[in-house]
Amino acid sequence: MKEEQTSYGSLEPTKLLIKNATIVNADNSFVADVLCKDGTIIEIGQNLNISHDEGDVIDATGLLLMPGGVDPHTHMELPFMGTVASDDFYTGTRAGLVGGTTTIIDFVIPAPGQDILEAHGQWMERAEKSASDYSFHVAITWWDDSVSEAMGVLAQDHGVNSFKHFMAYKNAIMADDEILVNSFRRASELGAICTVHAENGELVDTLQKQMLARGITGPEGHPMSRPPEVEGEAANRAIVIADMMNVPLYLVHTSCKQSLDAITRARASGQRVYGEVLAGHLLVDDSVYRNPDITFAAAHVMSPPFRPKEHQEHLWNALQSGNLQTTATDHCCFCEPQKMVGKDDFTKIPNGTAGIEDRMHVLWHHGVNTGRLTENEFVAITSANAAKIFNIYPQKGAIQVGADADMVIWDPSKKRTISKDTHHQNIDFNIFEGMEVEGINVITISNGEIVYRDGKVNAERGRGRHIARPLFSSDSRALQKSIEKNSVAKVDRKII
Ligand code: URQ
Ligand code: ZN
Ligand code: ZN
Repeated sequence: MKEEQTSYGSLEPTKLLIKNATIVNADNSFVADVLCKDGTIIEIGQNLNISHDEGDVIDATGLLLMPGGVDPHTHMELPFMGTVASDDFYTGTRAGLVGGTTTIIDFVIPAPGQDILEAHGQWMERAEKSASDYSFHVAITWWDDSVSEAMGVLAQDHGVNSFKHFMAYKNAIMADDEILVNSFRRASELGAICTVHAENGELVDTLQKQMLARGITGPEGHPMSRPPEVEGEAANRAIVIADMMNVPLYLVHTSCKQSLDAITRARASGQRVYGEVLAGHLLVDDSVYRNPDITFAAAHVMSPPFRPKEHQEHLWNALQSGNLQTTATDHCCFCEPQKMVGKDDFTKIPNGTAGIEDRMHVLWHHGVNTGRLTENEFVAITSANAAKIFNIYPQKGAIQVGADADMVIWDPSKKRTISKDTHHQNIDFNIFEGMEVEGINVITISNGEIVYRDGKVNAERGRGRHIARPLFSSDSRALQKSIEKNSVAKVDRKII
């Protein structure tokens, strides 16, 4: 990870004025000035002015001003498969700010049998060091009445409106059908949304054993033990259970046509189903697992695995058509020594790859520069849609009066070559190594503070805030409590 000097200009102006920017929101683009005060956008108009002792003025003529990225899927310092992810809440969110992401939604993952509220407290403590704003999904990894009770407390008192379910990882954090049905029903009662990691964990377990029995112990065995059909089956099962339990469903890291088809079918029938795709699955294919360098192949072990190239076009088409709504990174870093624990048995390679610093850059280059996406659709899939689905819009995901002053000043002509040698992520590998991209943020503004400018990041450890997320519930008591706590403007209930 590259060390940075950390000094330039005044860091904490109470006001910040951005002049003559081309403002790009998910729904429109226009040229205006944007005035921020104490971390909130207070005015958008023409010929706005402040005196220099009131704060900083940035001339954004010829540049774009977009909402800061929202990454709805990260795992900072996750204890997993006998080790701990190497990017923590400070280093990982700092890298995110460099790449234009100003809010993450991470995961509380209780061990099976662990008190859910205790686990939530542990993660909240870990996240106190964050450099950007953060929020949490909470994973349901076991079930009894106390879990049901805890879900209510988290939803009504701690701003948790989304509950995660890992359908993979048998003998660890896997949620079987009994857990899925009970948790989905409880989430529906509360007015929360359910999310799933959709892979059939039973099938993965059996296929892994078959690979090892055939002497396939290297990373090439990883994709062979979790083919697209294994994801498609779980996606469809989760969708049917959500339909029966009447709860909205969000499928994380949709990686293949099989699960995408299940999502498309459900959405066409009017079911409230949403899909996420990782920047990695859009651009990296399964040839990486056949690389003769085992450390290179192992560095790409994540689940679902990178797929045969033909799946990528389906995923891009789904972003264009609106059948997938968000992009994320599943940022979960493990360095070479950690990955090499599994050099003789791929099932022991900790699953996960990085991406938080590169997501917006690679999506602009391969999405907007190629004509697949408009600049407005880029904002939708990197920020606004995730904010809407997880109910923090327009606080996040929009440049409008009353929203948080989380923004990126974007230079469509500026180039960058992605490399582990220059990235800020605390990992010794980059799945986009060597990729040259055109169109990056030259400034990142987080809560009205310039935290990244012209290559220098200055984001104080612990400056990030926890973002509570109101329920979608018709239960007005819970809704009122969570809105008061979160003091967020009443949000548009229609999601997307
Ligand atoms: O499954 C996940 O999302 C976590 C455990 C990160 N690892 C991964 O391979 N995706
Ligand atoms: Zn997952
Ligand atoms: Zn994940």
